[in-house]
Amino acid sequence: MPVASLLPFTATPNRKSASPTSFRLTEKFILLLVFSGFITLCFGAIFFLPDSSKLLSGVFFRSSSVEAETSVHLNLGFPLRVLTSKVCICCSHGLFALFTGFSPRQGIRVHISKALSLKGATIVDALDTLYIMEMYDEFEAATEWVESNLDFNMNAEISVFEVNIRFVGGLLSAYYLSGKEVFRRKAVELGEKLLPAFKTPTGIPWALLNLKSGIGRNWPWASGGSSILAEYGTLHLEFMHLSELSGRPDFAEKVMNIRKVLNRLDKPQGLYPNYLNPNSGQWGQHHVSVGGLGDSFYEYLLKAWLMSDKTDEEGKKLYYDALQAIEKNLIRKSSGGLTYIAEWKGGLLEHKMGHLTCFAGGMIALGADGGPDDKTGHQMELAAEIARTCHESYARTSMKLGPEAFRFDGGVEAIATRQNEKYFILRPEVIETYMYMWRFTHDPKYRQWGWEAVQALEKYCRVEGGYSGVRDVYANTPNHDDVQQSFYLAETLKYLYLLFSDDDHLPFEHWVFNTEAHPLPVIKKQNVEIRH
Ligand code: DMJ
Repeated sequence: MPVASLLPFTATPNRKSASPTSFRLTEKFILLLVFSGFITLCFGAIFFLPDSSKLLSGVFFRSSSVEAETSVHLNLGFPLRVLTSKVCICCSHGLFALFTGFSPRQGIRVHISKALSLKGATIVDALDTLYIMEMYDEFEAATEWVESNLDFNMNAEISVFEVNIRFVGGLLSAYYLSGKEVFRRKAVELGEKLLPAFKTPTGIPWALLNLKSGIGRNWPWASGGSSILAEYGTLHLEFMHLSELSGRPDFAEKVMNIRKVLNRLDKPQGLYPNYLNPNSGQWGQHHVSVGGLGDSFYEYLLKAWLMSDKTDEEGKKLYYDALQAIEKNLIRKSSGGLTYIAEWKGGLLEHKMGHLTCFAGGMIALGADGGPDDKTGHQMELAAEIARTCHESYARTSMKLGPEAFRFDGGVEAIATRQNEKYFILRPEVIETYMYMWRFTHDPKYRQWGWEAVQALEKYCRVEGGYSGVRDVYANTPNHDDVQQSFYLAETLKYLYLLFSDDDHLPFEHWVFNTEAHPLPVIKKQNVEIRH
């Protein structure tokens, strides 16, 4: 089961209870007035706000624009950028009120999943998006909520990975963007709560942790009691920052030790199996994936190097070696000319690519100019091919939204054939790749593809209370799942916004995005102290 398909932290749009039909007539009228005022404001914003109004200034942002507008930008890019950002802002504005309970009438509908039961995921995951989109009033309200309500002292079992990428990552970004001490304090406090997860014979952390008792365990479905590569391998960026901000070396030591354990192991064909037993330090089943269960491990090797101001040479080598093994063993081209990344099961290929795997286009583009043997051109081509394949997986559906997984066998290409792989849960990976490809190539097709996604999201996913996933992207009318994942606000909307922003808005030389799209600053050389 892919990690991110576990539907962890979500907010439920709850179209029924959000309906104003239960209100009295006067309340209906007031609501209508407020709503129409809001719509007018949004349209006003579309037409009158200066394009430059979105640009933040300050230490983490270059002050002047680096990109000359081409005629394509002028014809398409400018209106698209403004429209996209304003459409997203207007909608997320309403959503935010709904899901955080700031709207007095509508109440909190934060969905609490059984194993991942920390309250406030949508709020914390959305903090930096609000800040980046300059929604400062909502950001202030969310800050207040964090100050008075975000509490980690509970008897609850949480996913170490999900809490790290969404809560620790979200709090760290909010701190670095706003400078508000409360976020630093809460991030470090939460980081400390996660430390007992590392109490295993190898130091490879448990997947699940009871925050009160400090007792950990692994997912019962994971091969032979194993920890998951994409989970224990996606702590590095946040933990390095926790050490930076707290002055405590143990956060960094915990994640550097994970590398040590991995370095000692033989890798089949140079590949990293998804399962590793934290007691024995041995691999479980030899399943390899750049999608669910594996994905962000590879992403964090590259980003560890970039975030260390390119001083973490070990991270760099591990990433490029892994990529080489992936290219050799997993990357294939279909007879129709589409490049895809297959899954590997004990040496046999399953010709299926997950929506999650589509993030790899962006990752490969991001790492393209640092690799050995001057492979920049080759890696950029590979990234562009993956972006094209993922776009095809959208284009070949009725709704122009991508399925959870698509196949290249049985006579199909980039199409989901199994009913349980046809859903779309507002995932960001394809848009994430468009954003990176746009930044590195300025090929207008990436903005065009992003715009197609905006239109499809508006047409098929927008519901009264927010946005909802759909159960079958090949159907003509949407069957909503009535769930809005917290990553929709954290990632999907943020990457769309950045796709239509200037390059100096969170420039890559200063910022690295964690796997939940929370920007973390590069730790400048003079501050870096990699602990071996
Ligand atoms: C996000 O929670 C993160 O991007 C994670 O790494 C896997 N994917 C989901 C969104 O699809």
